[in-house]
Amino acid sequence: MSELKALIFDVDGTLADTERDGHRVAFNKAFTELGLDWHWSVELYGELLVVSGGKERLHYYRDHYLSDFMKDEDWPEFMADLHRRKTAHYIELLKAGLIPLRPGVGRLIKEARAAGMVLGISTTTTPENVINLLSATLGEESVAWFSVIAAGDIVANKKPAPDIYQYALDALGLSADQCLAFEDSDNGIDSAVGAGIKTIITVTEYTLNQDFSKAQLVLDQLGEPDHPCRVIEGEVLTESFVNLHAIENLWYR
Ligand code: XBP
Ligand code: MG
Repeated sequence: MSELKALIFDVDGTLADTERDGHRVAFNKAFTELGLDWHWSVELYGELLVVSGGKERLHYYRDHYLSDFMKDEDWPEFMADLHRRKTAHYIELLKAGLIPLRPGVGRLIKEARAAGMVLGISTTTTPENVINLLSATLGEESVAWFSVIAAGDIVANKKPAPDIYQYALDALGLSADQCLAFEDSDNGIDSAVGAGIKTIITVTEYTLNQDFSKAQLVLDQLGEPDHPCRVIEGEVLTESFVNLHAIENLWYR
Protein backbone atom coordinates (compact mmCIF):
# COMPACT_ATOMS: atom_id res chain seq x y z
CA MET A 1 0.00 0.00 0.00
CA SER A 2 1.57 3.34 -1.07
CA GLU A 3 1.70 6.28 1.31
CA LEU A 4 -1.30 8.62 0.96
CA LYS A 5 0.18 11.92 -0.17
CA ALA A 6 -2.65 13.96 -1.68
CA LEU A 7 -6.38 14.67 -1.52
CA ILE A 8 -7.87 15.74 -4.87
CA PHE A 9 -11.28 17.39 -4.76
CA ASP A 10 -13.93 17.74 -7.41
CA VAL A 11 -15.74 21.10 -7.17
CA ASP A 12 -19.37 21.12 -8.27
CA GLY A 13 -21.43 18.92 -6.00
CA THR A 14 -18.40 18.04 -3.86
CA LEU A 15 -16.86 21.22 -2.43
CA ALA A 16 -20.26 22.88 -2.63
CA ASP A 17 -23.75 21.99 -3.83
CA THR A 18 -23.46 24.37 -6.77
CA GLU A 19 -25.70 22.98 -9.47
CA ARG A 20 -29.39 23.50 -8.57
CA ASP A 21 -29.17 26.95 -6.95
CA GLY A 22 -25.92 28.10 -8.57
CA HIS A 23 -25.11 27.11 -12.12
CA ARG A 24 -28.75 26.44 -13.04
CA VAL A 25 -29.86 29.87 -11.76
CA ALA A 26 -26.94 31.53 -13.59
CA PHE A 27 -27.87 29.82 -16.85
CA ASN A 28 -31.49 31.03 -16.51
CA LYS A 29 -30.29 34.59 -15.79
CA ALA A 30 -28.17 34.51 -18.94
CA PHE A 31 -31.10 33.19 -20.99
CA THR A 32 -33.27 36.08 -19.76
CA GLU A 33 -30.45 38.59 -20.36
CA LEU A 34 -30.32 37.49 -24.01
CA GLY A 35 -34.10 37.56 -24.41
CA LEU A 36 -34.35 33.78 -24.81
CA ASP A 37 -37.52 32.04 -23.63
CA TRP A 38 -35.46 29.09 -22.36
CA HIS A 39 -35.88 28.03 -18.73
CA TRP A 40 -33.99 25.16 -17.12
CA SER A 41 -36.23 23.83 -14.32
CA VAL A 42 -34.71 21.84 -11.46
CA GLU A 43 -35.96 18.68 -13.15
CA LEU A 44 -34.77 19.52 -16.68
CA TYR A 45 -31.38 20.59 -15.33
CA GLY A 46 -31.07 17.20 -13.64
CA GLU A 47 -31.48 15.60 -17.07
CA LEU A 48 -28.95 17.98 -18.65
CA LEU A 49 -26.35 17.14 -15.98
CA VAL A 50 -25.73 13.95 -17.92
CA VAL A 51 -23.31 16.20 -19.82
CA SER A 52 -20.30 17.61 -17.99
CA GLY A 53 -19.33 21.14 -18.90
CA GLY A 54 -21.60 24.15 -19.19
CA LYS A 55 -20.74 24.85 -22.82
CA GLU A 56 -21.15 21.18 -23.71
CA ARG A 57 -24.47 21.17 -21.80
CA LEU A 58 -25.74 24.13 -23.86
CA HIS A 59 -24.76 22.30 -27.04
CA TYR A 60 -26.57 19.16 -25.85
CA TYR A 61 -29.68 21.23 -25.00
CA ARG A 62 -29.67 22.82 -28.46
CA ASP A 63 -29.27 19.48 -30.19
CA HIS A 64 -31.83 17.55 -28.10
CA TYR A 65 -34.43 20.13 -27.07
CA LEU A 66 -34.42 22.87 -29.74
CA SER A 67 -35.19 22.12 -33.36
CA ASP A 68 -33.16 24.36 -35.77
CA PHE A 69 -32.60 27.17 -33.25
CA MET A 70 -29.79 28.83 -35.12
CA LYS A 71 -27.61 28.29 -38.17
CA ASP A 72 -24.63 26.07 -37.28
CA GLU A 73 -22.07 28.69 -38.24
CA ASP A 74 -23.52 31.24 -35.81
CA TRP A 75 -23.89 28.89 -32.84
CA PRO A 76 -20.31 28.60 -31.50
CA GLU A 77 -19.87 32.34 -30.91
CA PHE A 78 -23.42 32.76 -29.61
CA MET A 79 -22.92 29.85 -27.21
CA ALA A 80 -19.54 31.15 -26.02
CA ASP A 81 -21.05 34.59 -25.33
CA LEU A 82 -23.99 33.01 -23.50
CA HIS A 83 -21.61 30.96 -21.36
CA ARG A 84 -19.50 34.02 -20.50
CA ARG A 85 -22.65 35.82 -19.34
CA LYS A 86 -23.71 32.76 -17.33
CA THR A 87 -20.30 32.61 -15.65
CA ALA A 88 -20.59 36.30 -14.70
CA HIS A 89 -23.97 35.64 -13.06
CA TYR A 90 -22.57 32.55 -11.28
CA ILE A 91 -19.65 34.54 -9.87
CA GLU A 92 -22.10 37.15 -8.58
CA LEU A 93 -23.92 34.39 -6.69
CA LEU A 94 -20.61 33.17 -5.25
CA LYS A 95 -19.54 36.67 -4.21
CA ALA A 96 -22.92 37.22 -2.55
CA GLY A 97 -22.12 34.24 -0.32
CA LEU A 98 -25.09 32.30 -1.62
CA ILE A 99 -23.15 29.07 -2.27
CA PRO A 100 -21.55 27.69 0.92
CA LEU A 101 -19.19 24.74 1.20
CA ARG A 102 -20.80 21.41 1.99
CA PRO A 103 -20.49 20.07 5.58
CA GLY A 104 -16.99 19.00 6.55
CA VAL A 105 -15.27 20.28 3.39
CA GLY A 106 -13.57 23.33 4.92
CA ARG A 107 -12.67 21.38 8.06
CA LEU A 108 -11.06 18.49 6.11
CA ILE A 109 -9.16 20.81 3.75
CA LYS A 110 -7.69 22.76 6.70
CA GLU A 111 -6.89 19.55 8.60
CA ALA A 112 -5.15 18.00 5.60
CA ARG A 113 -3.19 21.19 4.97
CA ALA A 114 -2.10 21.38 8.62
CA ALA A 115 -0.93 17.76 8.37
CA GLY A 116 1.23 18.65 5.37
CA MET A 117 -0.82 16.77 2.80
CA VAL A 118 -0.83 17.87 -0.84
CA LEU A 119 -4.16 19.32 -2.01
CA GLY A 120 -5.48 19.34 -5.57
CA ILE A 121 -8.58 20.15 -7.54
CA SER A 122 -9.93 18.37 -10.64
CA THR A 123 -13.07 19.93 -12.05
CA THR A 124 -15.02 20.51 -15.24
CA THR A 125 -15.95 24.07 -14.34
CA THR A 126 -13.80 27.09 -15.18
CA PRO A 127 -10.72 28.12 -13.17
CA GLU A 128 -12.33 31.48 -12.39
CA ASN A 129 -15.35 29.71 -10.89
CA VAL A 130 -13.02 27.67 -8.67
CA ILE A 131 -11.01 30.72 -7.57
CA ASN A 132 -14.18 32.64 -6.76
CA LEU A 133 -15.74 29.72 -4.85
CA LEU A 134 -12.59 29.21 -2.75
CA SER A 135 -12.18 32.96 -2.17
CA ALA A 136 -15.82 33.42 -1.15
CA THR A 137 -15.83 30.47 1.27
CA LEU A 138 -12.25 29.98 2.59
CA GLY A 139 -10.71 33.35 1.78
CA GLU A 140 -8.52 34.46 -1.14
CA GLU A 141 -5.43 32.93 0.45
CA SER A 142 -7.01 29.45 0.18
CA VAL A 143 -6.45 29.34 -3.58
CA ALA A 144 -2.72 28.92 -2.91
CA TRP A 145 -3.39 25.92 -0.62
CA PHE A 146 -3.96 23.81 -3.73
CA SER A 147 -0.84 22.62 -5.54
CA VAL A 148 -2.89 22.14 -8.71
CA ILE A 149 -6.25 23.49 -9.87
CA ALA A 150 -7.03 21.38 -12.92
CA ALA A 151 -10.16 22.97 -14.35
CA GLY A 152 -12.35 23.31 -17.42
CA ASP A 153 -10.87 23.53 -20.90
CA ILE A 154 -7.33 22.76 -19.73
CA VAL A 155 -7.98 19.26 -21.07
CA ALA A 156 -9.68 18.36 -24.34
CA ASN A 157 -11.83 15.59 -22.93
CA LYS A 158 -13.89 16.50 -19.84
CA LYS A 159 -15.32 14.09 -17.26
CA PRO A 160 -16.12 11.19 -17.45
CA ALA A 161 -12.84 11.04 -19.37
CA PRO A 162 -9.87 10.61 -16.94
CA ASP A 163 -7.93 13.49 -18.52
CA ILE A 164 -8.54 16.11 -15.81
CA TYR A 165 -7.38 13.76 -13.04
CA GLN A 166 -4.41 12.57 -15.08
CA TYR A 167 -3.51 16.22 -15.61
CA ALA A 168 -3.61 16.77 -11.83
CA LEU A 169 -1.45 13.69 -11.15
CA ASP A 170 1.12 14.86 -13.70
CA ALA A 171 1.14 18.37 -12.24
CA LEU A 172 1.57 17.00 -8.71
CA GLY A 173 4.23 14.51 -9.77
CA LEU A 174 2.35 11.82 -7.89
CA SER A 175 1.05 8.40 -8.92
CA ALA A 176 -2.62 7.49 -8.67
CA ASP A 177 -1.97 5.13 -5.74
CA GLN A 178 -0.68 8.06 -3.65
CA CYS A 179 -3.89 10.05 -4.01
CA LEU A 180 -7.51 9.96 -2.84
CA ALA A 181 -10.27 11.70 -4.81
CA PHE A 182 -13.53 13.21 -3.56
CA GLU A 183 -16.41 13.27 -6.04
CA ASP A 184 -20.22 13.54 -6.21
CA SER A 185 -21.33 12.07 -9.55
CA ASP A 186 -21.05 9.14 -11.93
CA ASN A 187 -19.17 11.26 -14.47
CA GLY A 188 -16.83 12.27 -11.68
CA ILE A 189 -16.05 8.82 -10.33
CA ASP A 190 -15.63 7.44 -13.84
CA SER A 191 -13.02 10.15 -14.39
CA ALA A 192 -11.15 9.64 -11.11
CA VAL A 193 -11.22 5.83 -11.17
CA GLY A 194 -10.39 5.99 -14.88
CA ALA A 195 -7.15 7.66 -13.79
CA GLY A 196 -6.64 4.90 -11.21
CA ILE A 197 -7.51 7.00 -8.16
CA LYS A 198 -9.45 5.60 -5.19
CA THR A 199 -12.55 7.74 -4.64
CA ILE A 200 -14.91 8.76 -1.84
CA ILE A 201 -18.36 9.93 -2.97
CA THR A 202 -20.63 12.44 -1.25
CA VAL A 203 -23.95 12.28 -3.08
CA THR A 204 -26.19 15.20 -3.97
CA GLU A 205 -29.93 15.28 -4.69
CA TYR A 206 -29.04 14.99 -8.39
CA THR A 207 -26.68 12.03 -8.00
CA LEU A 208 -27.95 9.90 -5.12
CA ASN A 209 -29.37 7.20 -7.41
CA GLN A 210 -26.30 6.92 -9.65
CA ASP A 211 -23.95 3.91 -9.83
CA PHE A 212 -21.11 4.28 -7.32
CA SER A 213 -20.02 0.62 -7.27
CA LYS A 214 -16.46 1.78 -8.09
CA ALA A 215 -16.29 4.00 -4.98
CA GLN A 216 -14.24 3.23 -1.87
CA LEU A 217 -17.04 4.77 0.18
CA VAL A 218 -20.39 6.49 -0.56
CA LEU A 219 -21.60 9.04 2.00
CA ASP A 220 -24.41 11.55 2.31
CA GLN A 221 -21.79 14.20 3.20
CA LEU A 222 -18.37 14.45 4.94
CA GLY A 223 -20.00 15.30 8.26
CA GLU A 224 -18.99 17.46 11.22
CA PRO A 225 -18.39 16.46 14.86
CA ASP A 226 -21.94 17.58 15.70
CA HIS A 227 -23.40 16.44 12.34
CA PRO A 228 -22.45 12.79 11.69
CA CYS A 229 -22.26 11.57 8.11
CA ARG A 230 -24.20 8.54 6.92
CA VAL A 231 -22.49 5.66 5.09
CA ILE A 232 -24.64 4.73 2.07
CA GLU A 233 -22.29 2.14 0.55
CA GLY A 234 -18.81 0.74 0.97
CA GLU A 235 -16.32 0.10 3.70
CA VAL A 236 -16.81 0.88 7.39
CA LEU A 237 -15.90 4.38 8.53
CA THR A 238 -14.16 4.38 11.93
CA GLU A 239 -15.40 7.90 12.82
CA SER A 240 -18.82 9.57 12.68
CA PHE A 241 -17.45 12.13 10.21
CA VAL A 242 -14.63 12.14 7.64
CA ASN A 243 -11.39 13.38 9.16
CA LEU A 244 -7.80 12.43 8.41
CA HIS A 245 -7.86 9.66 11.03
CA ALA A 246 -10.87 8.04 9.35
CA ILE A 247 -9.26 8.43 5.93
CA GLU A 248 -5.99 6.85 7.10
CA ASN A 249 -7.86 3.93 8.70
CA LEU A 250 -9.65 3.42 5.38
CA TRP A 251 -6.45 3.82 3.34
CA TYR A 252 -4.12 1.56 5.35
CA ARG A 253 -6.78 -1.03 6.34
C1 XBP B 1 -19.56 19.99 -12.94
C2 XBP B 1 -19.82 20.47 -14.31
C3 XBP B 1 -19.61 21.93 -14.61
C4 XBP B 1 -20.76 22.75 -14.02
C5 XBP B 1 -20.99 24.02 -14.80
O1 XBP B 1 -18.17 20.13 -12.73
O2 XBP B 1 -20.14 19.69 -15.17
O3 XBP B 1 -19.58 22.05 -16.01
O4 XBP B 1 -21.98 22.00 -14.13
O5 XBP B 1 -19.80 24.77 -14.83
P1 XBP B 1 -17.40 19.20 -11.63
P2 XBP B 1 -19.32 25.46 -16.21
O6 XBP B 1 -16.39 18.42 -12.44
O7 XBP B 1 -16.77 20.19 -10.68
O8 XBP B 1 -18.42 18.32 -10.94
O9 XBP B 1 -20.55 26.11 -16.81
O10 XBP B 1 -18.25 26.42 -15.80
O11 XBP B 1 -18.82 24.30 -17.04
MG1 MG C 1 -19.00 17.18 -9.39
